[in-house]
Amino acid sequence: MKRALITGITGQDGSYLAELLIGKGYEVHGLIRRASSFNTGRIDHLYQDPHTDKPRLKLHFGDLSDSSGLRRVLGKVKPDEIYNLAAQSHVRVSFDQPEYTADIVATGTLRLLDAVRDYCLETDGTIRLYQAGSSEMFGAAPSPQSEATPFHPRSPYAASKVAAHWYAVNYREAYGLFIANGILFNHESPRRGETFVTRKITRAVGRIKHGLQDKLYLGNLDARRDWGFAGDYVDAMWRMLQQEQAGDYVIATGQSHSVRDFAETAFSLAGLDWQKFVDFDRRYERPAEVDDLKGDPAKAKAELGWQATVQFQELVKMMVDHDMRLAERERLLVDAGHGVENQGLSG
Ligand code: NDP
Ligand code: GDR
Repeated sequence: MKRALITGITGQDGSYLAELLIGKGYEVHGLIRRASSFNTGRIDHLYQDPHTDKPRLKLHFGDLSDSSGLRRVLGKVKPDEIYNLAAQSHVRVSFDQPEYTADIVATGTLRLLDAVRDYCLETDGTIRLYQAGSSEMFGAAPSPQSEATPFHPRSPYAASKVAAHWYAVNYREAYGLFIANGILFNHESPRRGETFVTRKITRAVGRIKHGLQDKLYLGNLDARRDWGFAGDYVDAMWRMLQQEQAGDYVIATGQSHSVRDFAETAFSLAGLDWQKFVDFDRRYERPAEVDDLKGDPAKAKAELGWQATVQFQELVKMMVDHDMRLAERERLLVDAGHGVENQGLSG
């Protein structure tokens, strides 16, 4: 039985990847941060009582800021594959917390790579590592972007992902480690964090339809993104680690739409006119924007046999349907006299 270690297992991608690997017969280990409230909502359905025979998902406390803890977890888990998904992954927040973002996204990756290098030397073992790179690394480079497109990052998050990408390439070249860099374009799902624009929109559609919210405040509506479904994209991560040679791969649908297109489609699926509900708030604009991302996934198709199975319309519908049901349940709670949870800072 293969063993995989996933950093960032409590996030959107971590939860889909854990499902995929368990389905393939892996023993899955996840690194989780200690939090003052529960942060395992996305993986609770996969977690079994650790006292039962052979649980397929095991969790370990750890943080990408803490090398000694990472080394201990490696020694304990002895993974065949590592998927490094942990990150401060919000682009807008990275302008507010640049140093923290660099510490986790860039230096955190370096800490993990260095722990893997020492582990392999000391044990004569091999570990295959997936590094979660991003289309944000292309930033201002004109679309369509492929593996040959030079990076031009436009945020502290993107610059940190570029550093992590090159650390990974350097550890592959210098020490012969099997390290694959995914360059993934935006991927969404009903499990997407609620401060990313797609989920922010679909949550608002459900809540407006059920009378729980009046307005949706957004920033730049002209930005274009290549949006795919997260379930498809974690399959690409796995495929990268099954190749004979490690490489770098763009994962995308090859189609792009604007934030305005997304809002219009999502509201119309609920029979609403988006223009009546969406207002502009400059708080959601970024000091430097990425205008147009559209990936060329030809290499992934040729070498990994991967292509996106969910297109834009289907993705928006999947998210709207989910969030309509969620809002319906919230409405029932409100009608029964229970307040709905505070929505907090929205990104
Ligand atoms: P999420 O923001 O949903 O999840 C991030 C995960 O990282 C969470 O599990 C979070 O834990 C964990 N994490 C954050 N900080 C630390 C830390 N200091 N130490 C350990 N764990 C930490 O991201 P996604 O699932 O959407 O993305 C997964 C990865 O892929 C990220 O690296 C992201 O930057 C990258 N990426 C994402 C794309 C997308 O469109 N979704 C596209 C391209 C790249 P907690 O739950 O405790 O907060
Ligand atoms: P992105 O995703 O920055 O592409 O990073 P996000 O959904 O945050 O923004 C997409 C575009 O929408 C515009 N926008 C808004 N964004 C947010 N969050 N909130 C708003 O109110 C709003 N209004 C307009 C943004 O300006 C932007 O142009 C995501 C993350 O998952 C990264 O971790 C990942 O690397 C990239 O996708 C690929």
